[in-house]
Amino acid sequence: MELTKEQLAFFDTFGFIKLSGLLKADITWITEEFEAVFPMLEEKHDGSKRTMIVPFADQREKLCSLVDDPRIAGIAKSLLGDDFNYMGSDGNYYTGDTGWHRDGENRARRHVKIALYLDALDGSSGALRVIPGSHRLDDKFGVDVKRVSQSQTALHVAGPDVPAVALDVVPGDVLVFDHNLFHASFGGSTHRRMFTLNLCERFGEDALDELRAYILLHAHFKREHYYGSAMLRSAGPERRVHLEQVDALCGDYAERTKDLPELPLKALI
Ligand SMILES: O=C(O)CCC(=O)C(=O)O
Repeated sequence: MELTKEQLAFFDTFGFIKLSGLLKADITWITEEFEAVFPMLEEKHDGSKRTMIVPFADQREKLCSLVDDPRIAGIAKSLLGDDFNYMGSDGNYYTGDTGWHRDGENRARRHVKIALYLDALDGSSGALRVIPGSHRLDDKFGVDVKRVSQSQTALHVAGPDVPAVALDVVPGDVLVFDHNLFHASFGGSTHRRMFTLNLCERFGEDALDELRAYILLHAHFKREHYYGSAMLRSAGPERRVHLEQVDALCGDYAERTKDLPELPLKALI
C-alpha cells in the first residue's frame, strides 16, 4: 500500500493523517498480543498513573510483524523512503490527560509515529487531539503555537479548550503523525490502551553520531539493545533494512544504559 499524492499532501500540510479501519481485520489478534505483553511487569496497571513499556512491539514476534506488514511498511515508505528506520515502540495503559507537547523538534529528517488506540474514543474520552500545521517548526505559526504547552498562563486558555482537531477512533483505525506536531488528549479513562511504532528517515552516513545520541536519549530502561530480542530474532531481509542502522550502533548499548532502571517495573512517565 502506498499513500496517494493527496494523502501525502494532507500529511505535509497538516502533519497527520487518520487511516480509518486500516487494521480492522487484524484488531482482535493485535489486541490479544497487546494484552500479552503487560504481564512482564511485576505490578498490574491500577489506573493511578500511566503504565508504559518500552520497547513494546519488540516483545512479541507477532507484533514485530507489523513493521513488515505491507500497510504499515507502505505508509512508512511513502512518508520516509524505502529505507526508513524503525525507531522503537511504546505500549501504554494511559490514565487521564496528556498535556500539549511535541515528541521532538526534528529539522534534519522526518520522524513519524504510528499510533493504534485499542478502544473507541472521542474528543471527550481521550481521543488524540492535534493542532494541524503545528509540525512546521519554522513557520511563524509553528513558533507561536509553542504557547499551547503553557496555554493557561500564555493564552488564558485551559488545555482542553485549545483549538484543535480531535481524532475520534475505533479499534482498527491507524493514526500517523509527525513528531513535530503538537498533540494532547483530555478526558480519557484510567485504562486507555494504545501503542505506537516510531519510524524515521534514514540518517546520512555523516549523521551517525546524531543517531547514536538519539537512541541513547530515548533509552528509558537498562537493556542490552535498543530493540527487543524478538524484533531482531524474527527479522527477515526486508525488516533488517529498517533495523540495520540502529543495530550497527548498539555494540555498547548495555554499558551506556547500565545506570538506568530495569524492567520489569511499573513504568512511569
Ligand atoms: O494518547 C495520549 O494521551 C497521548 C499520546 C502521545 O502523546 C504520544 O504518543 O506521543
